[in-house]
Amino acid sequence: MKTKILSAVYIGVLTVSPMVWGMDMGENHSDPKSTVILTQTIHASGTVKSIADNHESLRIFHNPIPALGWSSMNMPFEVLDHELTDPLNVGDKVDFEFIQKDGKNVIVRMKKQ
Ligand SMILES: [Cu+2]
Repeated sequence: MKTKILSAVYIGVLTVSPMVWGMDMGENHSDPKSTVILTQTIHASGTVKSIADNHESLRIFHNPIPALGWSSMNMPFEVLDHELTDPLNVGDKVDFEFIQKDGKNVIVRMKKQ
């Protein structure tokens, strides 16, 4: 089992790919309280539903995330580094941590369960 840990410094230089799946706004959680959390990572788990061809985003059916008041749902996430998604296949159960940045949910750590 390989756990990928990337430094907080790297997060600071994150640039958002124009090919994001998060463009379909109807699937985002719209609770304004969720924007409060900016620097802290949020823990979650779920099942991989699809992975973008460029491996820079994926869709996960995540379990409830009490920290944000989110119920379970299928939604898009971006990843900080495509190496996070390289070892994954559709159907894998994963634990992950993400940050909320510029309205996007960006996974910074992820591993198979
Ligand atoms: Cu969700």
